[in-house]
Amino acid sequence: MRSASILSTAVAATALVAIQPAVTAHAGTVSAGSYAACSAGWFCAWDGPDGTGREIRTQVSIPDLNTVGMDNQISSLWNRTGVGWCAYLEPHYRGPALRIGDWMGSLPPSADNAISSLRRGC
Ligand SMILES: [Ca+2]
Repeated sequence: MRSASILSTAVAATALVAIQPAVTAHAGTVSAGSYAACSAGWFCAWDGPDGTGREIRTQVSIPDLNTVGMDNQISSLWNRTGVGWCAYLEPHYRGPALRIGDWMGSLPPSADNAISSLRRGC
């Protein structure tokens, strides 16, 4: 049952990337994520806690996480880019922000399932 669920998520993620080429240039999407899947140089974020669930990875800012299907979804992340990022509770870098240095972990309750945009180098 669980593996079937993961497979359907993978198919959905692939379809999303295919119809939005502007996003694929910046963010790759895979399923069944884990911290080990996040390569050096990337900012990775997961729908579930502790690097689980759907994953996005990017090297550039994402002004509206809705464009990659992750608005108000992120529950854990790993910043491997070597620069600071800011995670905002509203799209287009508005609202309260959480500054993320070289960090890996699950988000605190105040930011869990609440991030709507990500900016590199803030
Ligand atoms: Ca989540």
